[in-house]
Amino acid sequence: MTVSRRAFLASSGLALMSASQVSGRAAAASIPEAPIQTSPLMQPPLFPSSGPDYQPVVTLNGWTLPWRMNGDWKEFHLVAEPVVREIAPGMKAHLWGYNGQSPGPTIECVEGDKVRIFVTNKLPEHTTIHWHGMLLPSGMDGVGGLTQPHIKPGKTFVYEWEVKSSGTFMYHPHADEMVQMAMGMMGSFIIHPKDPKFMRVDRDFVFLLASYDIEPGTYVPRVNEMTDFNMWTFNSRVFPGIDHFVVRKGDRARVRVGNLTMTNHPIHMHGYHFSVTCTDGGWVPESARWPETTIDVPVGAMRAYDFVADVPGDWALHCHKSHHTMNAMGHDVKTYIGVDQREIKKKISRLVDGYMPMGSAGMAEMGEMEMEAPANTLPMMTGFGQFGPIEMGGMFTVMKVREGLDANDYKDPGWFNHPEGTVAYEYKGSKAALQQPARKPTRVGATASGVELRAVKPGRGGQSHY
Ligand SMILES: [Cu+2]
Repeated sequence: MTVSRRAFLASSGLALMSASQVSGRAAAASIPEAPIQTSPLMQPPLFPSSGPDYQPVVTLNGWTLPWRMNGDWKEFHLVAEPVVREIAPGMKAHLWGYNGQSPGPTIECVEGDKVRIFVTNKLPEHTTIHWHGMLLPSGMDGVGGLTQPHIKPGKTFVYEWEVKSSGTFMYHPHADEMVQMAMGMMGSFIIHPKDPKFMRVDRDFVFLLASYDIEPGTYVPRVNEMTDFNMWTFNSRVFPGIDHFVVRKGDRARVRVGNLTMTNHPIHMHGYHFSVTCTDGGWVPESARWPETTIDVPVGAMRAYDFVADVPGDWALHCHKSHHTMNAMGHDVKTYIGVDQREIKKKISRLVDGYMPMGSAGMAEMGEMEMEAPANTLPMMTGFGQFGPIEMGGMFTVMKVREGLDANDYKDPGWFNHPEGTVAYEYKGSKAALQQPARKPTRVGATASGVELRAVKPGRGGQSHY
């Protein structure tokens, strides 16, 4: 019969010693289960079952890692492993991640918690985990070679520390970083305040920005790409595969975003003014906040913004770099706007069956078209709303603010039912004013006051401003 550690302590007169005082090595003698998630869809938040109360976060197209209490240690088990991630229906990527998904599960704790995280490596090469933004002993910081030996394939390492401050953090490898992050290894790490009332919100969303370069028709990212990515993702999903943010009217809501790509992302949300309340360096004092509608998230940083959801509607939420709201696209495609391609079509059609020139009037036509693409390839722009094609891809989704939802109801409520008279409409009145130019042509160089402005050509005897 094996005697449990607790029973052993009691019988040996050490019962007064709490488990937290026992050395890590002894307490870490048994490994907690490593739950796995196979669905790429948003899983319900995990409410705290002990300790201080908090409003748990909801991970966009993700989930929260369950834990177990061992004495007063909160224990988690992450498994680094190859995963298959559905980027959107119609496309799967072969990535590396944690516990069945990329990104890995969100970890949630409370300020003051003692956390113990077991990390098992099932990758074909060594790894480590760095707890980005977290205040901890140097030896728990997870930088392979610098603060610890690498975790070899098949091995399990233990990280343990007392969580000092609340906020918005993330985790990722600090070993063969370029490859391991290009393969999708990352996750969110949220520390809730000990005081349940401090900065509390009713809905709290989190996601990470990741970019991939996956050639049309293939499954594995090209890990050496530095700038020219073709998959710009929220939590390794692209529009129309990204969950909607569902918020009840009147709720105080928070969006937390972390950036582990190779460029900055100006995250823009329609319909509201808000300000950054938290970064991966902690909470922003009220006196240091300013209003924004776009939050630029630098590389290797996190930003959280709060707002009161008092205006119902379907509000776009997206990266404002327009190439980041596209799926796989070639950047060497010529621009044909304004070019009459009818003659070219005739000529090329004689050589290539079914040749179809595109782009003479812009590229919106691609949003409606079902074009043949290689297997495992998403259209460049796609998705339909209640009024037609949305012509987006990549980092785009919708904040749906609705009246009368239940607390913590995150189910998609469908498209917004706009009150009568509040939707932009087609002009059907007199066309007389449309027959002639709206205003008279203006003489080039003339200004309102009639003063002529003259441009001076540099390098021809005149003044040069260069
Ligand atoms: Cu972007």
